[in-house]
Amino acid sequence: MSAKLATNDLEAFWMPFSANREYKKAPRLLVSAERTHYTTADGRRVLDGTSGLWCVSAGHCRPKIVEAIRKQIGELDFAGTFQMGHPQAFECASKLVNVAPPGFDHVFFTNSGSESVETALKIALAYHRAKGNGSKVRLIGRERGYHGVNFGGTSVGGIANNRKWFGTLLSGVDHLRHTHDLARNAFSRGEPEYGAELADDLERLVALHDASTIAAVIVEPVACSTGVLIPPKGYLKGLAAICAKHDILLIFDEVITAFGRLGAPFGADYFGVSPDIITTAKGITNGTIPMGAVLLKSRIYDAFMAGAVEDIDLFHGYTYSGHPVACAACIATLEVYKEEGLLTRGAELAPYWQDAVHSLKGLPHIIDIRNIGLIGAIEFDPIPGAPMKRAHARFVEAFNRGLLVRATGDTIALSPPLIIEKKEIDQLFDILSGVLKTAD
Ligand code: PXG
Repeated sequence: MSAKLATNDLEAFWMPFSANREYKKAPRLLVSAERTHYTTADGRRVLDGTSGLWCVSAGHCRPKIVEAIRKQIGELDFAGTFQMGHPQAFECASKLVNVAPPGFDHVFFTNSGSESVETALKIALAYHRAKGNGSKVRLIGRERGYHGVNFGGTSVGGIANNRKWFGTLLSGVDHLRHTHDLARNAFSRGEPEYGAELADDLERLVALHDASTIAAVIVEPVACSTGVLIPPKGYLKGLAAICAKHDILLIFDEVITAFGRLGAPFGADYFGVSPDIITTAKGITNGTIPMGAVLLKSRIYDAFMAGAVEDIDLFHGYTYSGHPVACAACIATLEVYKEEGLLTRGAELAPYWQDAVHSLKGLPHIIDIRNIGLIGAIEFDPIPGAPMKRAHARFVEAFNRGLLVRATGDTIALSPPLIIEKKEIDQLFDILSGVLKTAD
C-alpha cells in the first residue's frame, strides 16, 4: 500500500472500537509482517507485543500456514456443512479434539469468538431443555467480563461501555462480582493470593434465583480484554464445584487463553479445572482466517442425540461453520504449534517474562503489575476526569518507538507471539520502560 493511499482514503472505513477521528489525523498503518514484527507504511519495524489482537500466537506469516491456505483455496474454495460435508472439517475437528483438555470430544465450528460465545450459550440452554429441565434458562456472567459483541455475549459481559449503548440486552441474565482487588493483591506474580471466596458469589445468585432457573455460568479463565484480571488461587476450582453441585453448566471462554497463551494448551489445563463447554477463536488459525470453535463433552453432545436418527439435532449453525479454508488454516496452525512445542513454550519463558514485566515497578503512575503465562499487564492511576487517556498515550508513544502494545482502560496489556526470544523480550521492555519513564 502506498503512503499516498494511506493518507487520502481513510474516511470510508468505520474502524471498530476506535477513536476514528483521532486515528485518521495520524494513522498507524501496518503493511506487512513476519514472525514477531510488523512493518509500517513508512518502513519502520514494530515489535508485536500483542500477537496482533491476542491471535497470532505462532508469529506472523508462517510459511506452512500460508501455504496450506493457498493450496486449499485453489482446491475447494467453499463447501457448506449443513447436511453436507468436506474432509477438512472432519479432520480439523478431530485434530482439535486431540489437543483439547480431556473429555472434550466434540467441536462446533463458528467464525469468531463472539459467535463461539453465542453458540455456547444457546447450546447450554438447549441442553437443559433436551434433558427435560426447560426451566433452567438464566445465564450468569461476571462483572468486567468480555464475551464478544453480539447480544448474548454483550448481555453476559460486564463492561459498562460495551453495554450501556445497546438497550436492555437479554433478560434473565445476572453477574458475579469481578475478582480484581488491588487492596489485597497489587503486584502479584501469577495467581493472586486472595479472593478464592469470591466464587461463593455464585451461591448468592443461586439463593436469589434458585438453581432450577440457572442454565450456565460463563467466565474467562483470565479476563484479558478488561485489563488482564487473573483469577485468585482456588477461585476457578471453587466456581466449578458450585456449578457441579447445582447442575449449572460452566463455560470457559478461552478465546484468548486457548492454544498456549498461559503455557499450557488450554486455561482449563493450566488451572486444573474441567468446565463443561469451552469457547475458542483467535489462535485457532493463528489469526490468519476468521474461525472459532466450541468444544463440548460427550455428555452435552449426547443429550442432543436422543431423537430419531433423521431429525436435525441442533437448530443452529453458520454458513461458514467449518469453512474449508479456515479448517486448512487451523490444521496447519495446529501442526506448527506441535512441531515447535508452542502450546507449552510459554511455561518455559514465563519466569523470564515475569521478571521482565515486574522490572517496571516504580516507574511513574504504575499502581499494579500482573502476569500469567505469556501475558503481562501494567495498570496506571487514571488521569482525574480522563479515564483511559494515560494508557492510550503510552500505546501511541510505544508505537512511535517501535513497539505494539494494547491499551485497555488504564491498563497496558502485553501478549507477544509464543515464538518470542529472550532477547526480544529484553528489547520489548527496553522500549516500554523508556516510554513509561518519560510519559506524563
Ligand atoms: N471472548 C473473549 C474472552 C475475547 O477475548 C471474544 C470473546 C470475541 O471474539 P471476536 O473474535 O468476536 O472478537 C474475545 C475477543 C483486546 C481485544 O485487545 C480482545 C478481544 C478482541 C479484540 C481486542 O483486549 N477479545
